[in-house]
Amino acid sequence: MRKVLLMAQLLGLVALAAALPAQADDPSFLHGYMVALYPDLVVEAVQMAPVATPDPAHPCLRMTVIVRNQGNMPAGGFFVTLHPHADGTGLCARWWVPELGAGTKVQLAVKIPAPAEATTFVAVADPPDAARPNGRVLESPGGGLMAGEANNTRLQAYSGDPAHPYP
Ligand SMILES: [Ca+2]
Repeated sequence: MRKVLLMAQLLGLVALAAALPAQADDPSFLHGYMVALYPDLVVEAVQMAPVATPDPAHPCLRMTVIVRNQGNMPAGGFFVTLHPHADGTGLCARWWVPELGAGTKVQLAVKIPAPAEATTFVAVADPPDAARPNGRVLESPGGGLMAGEANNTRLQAYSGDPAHPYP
């Protein structure tokens, strides 16, 4: 899949280069086109909602993470993680998204025990790991409307009250 996407990116560049007018021999002009063909994952929202549970002593929250690819190339497979602390420790959920087309989004949901105290959740699209410091998806290098890896994380404060989760 990754090879196919890279090939598509390359073909897109070739097509653009062929379509460029005479000033294409100016390298800075061409560079403006080259940086434009990338996926750009962004965590658009982290939503919280109370869930009715048979035991009021153990309330639950329904967490929904919305990830959008605001780039102009599809993104290959990547993980999305949700953590119950702002520093990224702990794990509420880890989802695998096999592909996300350009301009499309995916909603990922999980039911979790409501934290007993106020905290800040953090959701990460395409988190890095030891072998991949920038995750699995080659994203835009940043600049312009795209923010590369910088917009792959979103914090959401939780009040500590599952009935009214937003502070
Ligand atoms: Ca991104």
